[in-house]
Amino acid sequence: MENIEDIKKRILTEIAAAENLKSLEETRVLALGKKGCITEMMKSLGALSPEERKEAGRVFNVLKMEIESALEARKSLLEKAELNARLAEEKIDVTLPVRPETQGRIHPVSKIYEEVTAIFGEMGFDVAEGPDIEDDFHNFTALNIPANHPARQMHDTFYLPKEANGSRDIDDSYVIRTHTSPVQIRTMEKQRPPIRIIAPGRTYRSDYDATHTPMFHQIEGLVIDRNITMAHLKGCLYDFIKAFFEVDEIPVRYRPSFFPFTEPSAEMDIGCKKSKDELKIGAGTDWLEILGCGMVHPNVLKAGGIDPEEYQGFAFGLGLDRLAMLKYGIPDLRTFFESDVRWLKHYGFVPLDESSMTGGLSNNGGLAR
Ligand code: 2U9
Repeated sequence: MENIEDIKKRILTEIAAAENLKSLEETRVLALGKKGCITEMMKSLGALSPEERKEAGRVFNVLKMEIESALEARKSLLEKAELNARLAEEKIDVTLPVRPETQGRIHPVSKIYEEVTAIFGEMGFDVAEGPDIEDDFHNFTALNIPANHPARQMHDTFYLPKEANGSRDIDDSYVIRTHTSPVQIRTMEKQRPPIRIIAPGRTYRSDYDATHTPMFHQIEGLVIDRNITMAHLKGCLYDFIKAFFEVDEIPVRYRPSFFPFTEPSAEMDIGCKKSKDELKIGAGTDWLEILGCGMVHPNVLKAGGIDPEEYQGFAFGLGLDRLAMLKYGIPDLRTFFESDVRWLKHYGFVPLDESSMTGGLSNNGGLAR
């Protein structure tokens, strides 16, 4: 038969070996439950003489207390271990987006901005920025648009109010920039060639219909180095347009044009097929005007402090809003700036679908439609 010491040793070993709260409870029931071995031993005390009962009762009580405190200690250890395991398993990443769907949307103009900067970024262009409020010199004069030049009227310029004494003439007036070209002038003033930048940003002209808004977005590019030719311009823009429309080939043509800041100047068209309610890029016999470009006029190089005998450059400009309309089939430019959440939900993009040349440019899967 087991003596008291053996019983104690066995139960304490079982307690120490209990791997979880459930098996610990089973051990407790076997020792201290209604039919547990210690409970049975307590019950047997009734059959003993008063003297024997006193001594055995003390021994049994000491044993019971030892078992209870061992059970308690093991229980708190196992509870802690179980809590730690649950915490490790159930931990959440608070930086994950809200499920099932993020609520906000990226505006199509921001999306096009990201796409165009990703393409030119890959080609080695830096992004340059400048102020929305410009002086007359950087917005016009330095770009070969002197006072009274007809191009000033073409720009539908917003002039800032002249000073109260009325002493200012046209040369010291301020405008909200009519194009991002002053950014390139400012870059030429502070950086020596080679220069390879794009200048994206807001521009302003007093005009309002389905394809014109008083505020719109441009991206212009400028490359200046020795021996730059029209061939560099054509190669660069052809690569851009293929990447932008995500095609391997696309028909392209250049039509002669005029801008005061480039000579020669051209407009680039791409092949397309126009039907009543669809525009297919890349195929068909129609042409679509995409951007303006040209070789930087020597007067503009001089105004930026660069010697046109030593350096040449090419430049181009495109309207981001128009590109968004074309690429994503949005018919009216005015809706871009009405801040209608239903419109944004329809035409916007899921925030985490970033545009990159390696990870996919437009991520049409992310189009919120
Ligand atoms: C410097 C020198 C040359 C920028 C250019 C265009 C042609 C052009 C329009 C496209 C659509 C404006 O938004 S739009 O209406 N732009 O056609 N822009 S060349 O030429 C520059 C700029 C800066 C110093």
